[in-house]
Amino acid sequence: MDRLKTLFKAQLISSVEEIKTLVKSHGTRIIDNVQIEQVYGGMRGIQSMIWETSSLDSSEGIRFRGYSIPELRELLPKINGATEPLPEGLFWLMLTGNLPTEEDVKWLSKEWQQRAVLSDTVKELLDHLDVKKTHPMTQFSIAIMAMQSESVFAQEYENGMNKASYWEIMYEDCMNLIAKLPLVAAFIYRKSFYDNQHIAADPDLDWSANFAHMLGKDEPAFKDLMRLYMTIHADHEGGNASAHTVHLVGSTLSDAYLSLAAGMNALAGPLHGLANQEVMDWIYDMIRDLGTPNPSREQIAEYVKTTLSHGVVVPGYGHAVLRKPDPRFLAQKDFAEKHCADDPMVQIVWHVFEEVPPILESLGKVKNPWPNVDAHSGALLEHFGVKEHNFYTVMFGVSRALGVLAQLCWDRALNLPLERPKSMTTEEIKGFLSNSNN
Ligand code: HAX
Repeated sequence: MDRLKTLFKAQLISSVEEIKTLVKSHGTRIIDNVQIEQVYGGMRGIQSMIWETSSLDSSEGIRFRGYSIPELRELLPKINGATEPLPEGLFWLMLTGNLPTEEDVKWLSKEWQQRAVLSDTVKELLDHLDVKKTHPMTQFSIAIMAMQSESVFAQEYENGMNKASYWEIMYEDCMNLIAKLPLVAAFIYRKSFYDNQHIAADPDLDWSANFAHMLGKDEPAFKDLMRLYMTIHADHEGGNASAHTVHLVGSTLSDAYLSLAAGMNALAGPLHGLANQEVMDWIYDMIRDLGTPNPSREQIAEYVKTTLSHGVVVPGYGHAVLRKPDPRFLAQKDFAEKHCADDPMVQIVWHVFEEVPPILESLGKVKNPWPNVDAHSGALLEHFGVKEHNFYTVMFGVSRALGVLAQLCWDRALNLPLERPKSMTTEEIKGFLSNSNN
């Protein structure tokens, strides 16, 4: 058993015992009330699922196993000349609850390199897709589905696997899948935008730097951006649409490939991960409509008001849980201040940050007027030459796999059951009201 799996096993044995005792002793305690507006309102705020890898505070933002993003930028190991943390370290932390050593992270980089093989079948399938008509996120989801035939979990289940082994086999699927995702994403990128001219992996690089390399972007600062990007997008507790979808589909004992593909389809929606593409498209529309590449703050404010008057959202702003500027936005802003503060697109993003919140606040209905993670990422990617906006959500997806698949291992380790909340009809709600009024 490898070193990460051994540590995971030790943790899960003690967690399973602890949770059994906790549920036995306190299983009937009430943890939350549900209001009718929450039932109609997308289940906001209802505490009803277990997610071990991270937790989101509305003011403070995300904490991964208790660590904030600024803390992780300090504490996670940095290798290969990196100045940003390696997402390998974050995966280790999410899976085991322990900060890894430099040696652990080096081991995991190598382990993923060894597992990173993309079959000809997947490449041929992708080659058959019309890149002009098939969005990169659709290609990504199709590729993950195409790799499902490699699922060890699905094969072992068919052979009659004992449920005590679910976590072990799920771990193998998750490790294989994470190892392959940068290859898949880079293949889609080079096929869609560089005339099918692919770049071979470099076995000496870490997971993110190798991804940057296979995209064709070898600048050291871009490799560091990728390390930061892959770290901060990895997880955002369990209720967001992509994470929750992976968890829900996984609860039917679908394997990691089926579960992740489903989650990626949720990430591809404009109110979720596609917002990073939408932000850049919106800025380009603004530049075109205003007829200037350097709009003034007053012009930006007017354009925001025009956008709202058309009944569409300002992409990159607002959040279902957060009520402060997203620390993932602030981490990217900090990176941009160090590496590309004079970039005109970065400047626009910062001016938009000054103008949008008071305007959204003035509407009186937006619960969070502040920027989310997607408001900044595109400007940084574009600065380093990744200019194809419709590829951005694929990059988000590669990162998001780290959190949702670490949690999927825990789902099977804890033997969490099939997820099946109760729905209600409006007639039943009316019946409840008339009964409770009598
Ligand atoms: N622009 C305009 N109006 C907005 C808005 C925005 N950025 N954010 C919220 N609102 C509106 C809502 O559309 C809603 O209007 P109606 O009552 O007329 O329907 C009202 O304000 C109340 O919404 P809310 O309670 O503040 O926000 P929700 O929890 O319902 O929605 C969203 C959260 C993220 C979907 C929302 O803020 C939004 O659409 N933002 C723009 C898209 C975006 O950036 N999405 C990415 C979010 C982060 C993420 O998942 N990244 O992957």
